[in-house]
Amino acid sequence: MAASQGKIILYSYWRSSCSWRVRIALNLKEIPHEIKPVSLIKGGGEHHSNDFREINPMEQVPALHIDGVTLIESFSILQYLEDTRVHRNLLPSDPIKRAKVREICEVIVSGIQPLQNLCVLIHVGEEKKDEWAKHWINRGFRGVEKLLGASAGKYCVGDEITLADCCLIPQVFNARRFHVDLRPFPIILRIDRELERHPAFVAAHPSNQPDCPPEAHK
Ligand SMILES: N[C@@H](CCC(=O)N[C@@H](CS)C(=O)NCC(=O)O)C(=O)O
Repeated sequence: MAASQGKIILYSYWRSSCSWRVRIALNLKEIPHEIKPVSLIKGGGEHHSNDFREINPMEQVPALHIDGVTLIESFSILQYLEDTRVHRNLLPSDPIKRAKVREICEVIVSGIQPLQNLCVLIHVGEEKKDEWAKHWINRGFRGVEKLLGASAGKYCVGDEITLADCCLIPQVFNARRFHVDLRPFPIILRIDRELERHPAFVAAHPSNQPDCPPEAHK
């Protein structure tokens, strides 16, 4: 699994919301990259292999090989891209708005996704996992909807696409996957509709990934 020097390589799984966040940012910033699929399913999960543990000791996707280093943790990767690739800023210049973007990101990245992550659901068990995921996504989305009530314009914070949108859209996909009723979240739904045809988001969508199984195509 050694990464080739010079090339930007994203280790990604088609349905991983954390990988999807990074795919959106790479597309919005028009950063050429190669996707190396890592199956979270095949043979109990390629992310648990010795080779992949060298890439990400947390045994999770994504990981991004860039500028001679391998970075893990999607939010940290997003920040690195923001720090080093100035084309198409995804953080506003106003400090309060920047804080609001990070706030929404954190709620999703730390407060929702980890609770419905594959390894957590496996631990919770087959019988309880769907109800568990639904509960935590619902709880998190109640908070996100409230925050968006104060911050949203066309997108999560104002009228420009930010890192908050990169985190929100994949989480909405997960919510649908676990049959969360999204009707109590009209702002989330509106932003999702706003971005569903945006080329950077479409290209990053699970159904457009090289490892998306044919039966999962829309
Ligand atoms: N905090 C990490 C979380 C990464 C993560 O949870 N990735 C999931 C896919 S979205 C994964 O690889 N799960 C594998 C597992 O749970 O075994 C990040 O934001 O990158």
